[in-house]
Amino acid sequence: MTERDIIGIFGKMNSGKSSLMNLLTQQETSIVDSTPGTTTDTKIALAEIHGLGPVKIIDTAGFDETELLGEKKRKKSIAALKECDLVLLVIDPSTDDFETENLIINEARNLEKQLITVFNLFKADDRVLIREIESTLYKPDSYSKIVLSAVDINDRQLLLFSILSNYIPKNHAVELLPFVEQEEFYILNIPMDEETPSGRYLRPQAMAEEYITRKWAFPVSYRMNLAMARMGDLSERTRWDGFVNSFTKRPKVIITDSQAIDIIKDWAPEDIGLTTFSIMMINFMSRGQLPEFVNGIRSLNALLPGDHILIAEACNHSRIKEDIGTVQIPKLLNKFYPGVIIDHSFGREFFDELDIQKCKLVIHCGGCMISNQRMAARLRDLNATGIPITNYGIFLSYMQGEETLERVIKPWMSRD
Ligand SMILES: Nc1nc2c(ncn2[C@@H]2O[C@H](COP(=O)(O)OP(=O)(O)O)[C@@H](O)[C@H]2O)c(=O)[nH]1
Ligand code: SF4
Ligand SMILES: [Mg+2]
Repeated sequence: MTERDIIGIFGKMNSGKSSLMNLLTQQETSIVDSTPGTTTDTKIALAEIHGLGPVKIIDTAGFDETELLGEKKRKKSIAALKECDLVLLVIDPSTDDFETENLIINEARNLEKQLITVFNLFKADDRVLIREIESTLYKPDSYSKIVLSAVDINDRQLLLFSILSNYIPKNHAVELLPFVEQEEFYILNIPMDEETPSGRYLRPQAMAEEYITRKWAFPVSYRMNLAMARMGDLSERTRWDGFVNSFTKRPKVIITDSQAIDIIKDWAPEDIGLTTFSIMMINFMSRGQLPEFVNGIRSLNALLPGDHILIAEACNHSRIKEDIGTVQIPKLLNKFYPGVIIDHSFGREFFDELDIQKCKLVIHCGGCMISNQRMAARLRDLNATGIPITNYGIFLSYMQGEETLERVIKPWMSRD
């Protein structure tokens, strides 16, 4: 069963929220009145939006209602904010204090909601006020906006178009490994060392194994001894060749730990595809935005000494000796881009804590520990500031040369 996407309408009292609800549903589902505070409670409408599917729309009371009853209403509005997937923030540009709007924006960001600002023009002249208002709103470039009149039925198409082109539906499914075919073999290259935790796979490895199995295909894991391989120990190469050639049916793709890309790029037979867990993960977590991460790597070559690069990890996992983010990537950056300054961020927030503006590039981990919504919010923030982003797997592959990068991306390109 597909779940309904929930659209919440928020804003100050009398900004035109209920009118917007009516515009969306084309029915008189809400009470619309010019006496402030008429929507005594949240109102719900069930509707079908062509191109989006079934939605639930919640019209809320103003966030700025202060009288006794207002506190109750406000609690309901906050509950609605928590529940919804998309926030429509209705702003009447002719008003002059936008604290309430910023409060809603901040709450929505904390709750990882998608947001569209709707400037509701009570009169056409109000349009000139928008730019000034935007300069007082929190991070206005991070969300899209629409300018309309909520009581003008002709603006309905504009509103629908804006929702359809800016909102990523919650049921928007992204396949973890879209190239996987039934009855085919896929190799998972999982180097383990003494520091690898026992008893379980890492999340991306476990997800890949489960996904391939679910698709009626065959995941086969291989434990590569990276230390031996890097020392040039021939027995390790022989063991690998014996493994790869033992299949009666040729494996289709090798999915490797990014750290092993320096070895596997030469060891993987040409007729077998190659990609990395980190690339798989970032494509999945960003809902198919892999091309953006691939484009990001291009900005490496424009780096100058003194430029800042941010290495971002989405969780605080325990760090091992040869940690990718703190040891391996910095080593490569220092070698090939001497003089660049490396900043780090661990955990959930990087945008608000760091002076991100000075970064020329963000190199992000697979992001397996944060939600799609948070990843989408990070991408929106970065897009708004024009800072390119790439990913560990893409970076480590690119460091092995253009051909290796092309090879690890190839399985993700449409194959028709
Ligand atoms: N002229 C004009 N009136 C509007 C517009 N939007 C809302 N209104 C009127 O403003 C009043 C308050 O609107 P309402 O939707 O109830 O605001 P809410 O308190 O945010 O739900 C109503 O009388 C609406 O008809 C608009 O774009 N143009
Ligand atoms: S969130 Fe990032 S750093 Fe943490 S385990 Fe996942 S890929 Fe690694
Ligand atoms: Mg109302």
